[in-house]
Amino acid sequence: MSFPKNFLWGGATAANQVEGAWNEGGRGPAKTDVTTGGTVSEPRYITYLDKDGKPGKINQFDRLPEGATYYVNPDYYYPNHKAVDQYHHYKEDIALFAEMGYKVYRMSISWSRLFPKGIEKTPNQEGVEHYRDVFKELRKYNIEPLVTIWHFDTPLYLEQELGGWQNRELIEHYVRFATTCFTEYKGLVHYWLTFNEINNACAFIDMVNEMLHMTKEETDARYREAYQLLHYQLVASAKAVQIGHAIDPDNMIGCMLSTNCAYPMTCDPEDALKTEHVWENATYYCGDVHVFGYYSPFTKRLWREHGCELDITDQDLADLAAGTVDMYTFSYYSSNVVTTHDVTEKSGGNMSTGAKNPYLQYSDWGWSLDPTGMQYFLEKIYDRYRIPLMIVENGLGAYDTVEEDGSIHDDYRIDYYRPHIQAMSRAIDNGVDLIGYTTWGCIDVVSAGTGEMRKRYGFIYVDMDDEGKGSMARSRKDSFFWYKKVIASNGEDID
Ligand code: BGP
Repeated sequence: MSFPKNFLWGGATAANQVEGAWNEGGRGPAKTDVTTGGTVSEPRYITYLDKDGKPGKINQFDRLPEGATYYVNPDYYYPNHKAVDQYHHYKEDIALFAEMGYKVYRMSISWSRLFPKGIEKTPNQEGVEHYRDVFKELRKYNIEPLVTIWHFDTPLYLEQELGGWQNRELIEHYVRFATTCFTEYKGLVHYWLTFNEINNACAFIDMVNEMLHMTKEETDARYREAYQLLHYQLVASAKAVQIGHAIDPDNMIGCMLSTNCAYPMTCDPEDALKTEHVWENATYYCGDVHVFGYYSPFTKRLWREHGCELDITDQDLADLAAGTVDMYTFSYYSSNVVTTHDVTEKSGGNMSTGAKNPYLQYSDWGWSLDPTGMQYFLEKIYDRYRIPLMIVENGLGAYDTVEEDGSIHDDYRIDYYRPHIQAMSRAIDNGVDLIGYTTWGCIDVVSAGTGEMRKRYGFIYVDMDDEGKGSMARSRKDSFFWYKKVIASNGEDID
């Protein structure tokens, strides 16, 4: 195994999925606070009051009806409200991460904890101090914080009153938030990510539209919205990168994308071409702007196909060029199959559609298990960008069983990680500059896709169920001791 000496081993979480304390410490609500729990087959819903004051709910990917307002309905349980209460347990959690030997902990800052509505000129001091305490606690154990500035939690006020990221005004609110983070935590944090899985906005449209049975016109309208929203986010990111560098030249600021590792189903050239176009839309569209600082030529085709006339100014283009990222980071869970032919067997489950890959196994949530795809993605992306890469999410959502004596034998999780670690090592041997690896959910968290607790990812178990019942006690799974050994041996001992 060939991991560099300073390889950053660790784990990752997101504020809305671990913190809880949704209405404590001066925090304002975010969209995740009006999103119910779901299951592998039942979507999460967003709850609202319609224009006549009647409560209703929509699929989390759908739009609010005209005149409706977001609403926390007392008849529902909202899993992100409590999450796993890391807001109050962070010292205990960080001590456990330290025990595993973490070099880095990826976490996010809840935007509405710093700016409850998002429009305030100065931040909520209690929120600012909370994260300062967390970063100091990490530093106590020599754990480097890796901070995601936006991880799916735009303040609800910005969504409701300003129309969310469809509105150019969000750039200035985000930039104020990011500037506050860079200024307040200068010296405590050096590694930053501007937007989590920014490419989901365009990468997931086809899947979501299949789920919602959209027509071609509706799909085009969704693409138009997505590319506009992305433009504002990409500009916001580029401005943040410029400011982050100006505040502290030591800052290493990255983009973060979800992986859509697509393979052609057949050797039909049409399948190969379609697959390449999936890479362009789902992966290169955002990655190229982040890394190269401009839109790649194929974007003109995509805009034409969907009838886009985007609001893009010369100043925006100058900002994109001046705010290129220092590293490319991504989440990797599974791969997909693309074809122009009829599909007989489909992959199914949560957030997974398209043809089933006969060469792969699938998780209980329908995600393919494909470590070789990770190597493939690493090599392809490094070949394109030639800047440091980091895998900032990778893991297995699985059902865990607590034995009578409290132990949790999650060898399936270890069996998932082992070949992924080997895949990283092979990519490094092949010249890829991979600088770190943070597994997803070093501790059990609320699932983003389904809102479940039972879809567990952690090395650390949290006693909490899907209805919000449990003591919140933390305990070590077998994988905890295994990962500790992996880190101690810098990836040599993975048995
Ligand atoms: C990514 C998100 C994470 C995380 C992960 C696992 O999309 O960045 O927030 O939740 O996926 O997904 P899920 O929670 O749906 O299993």
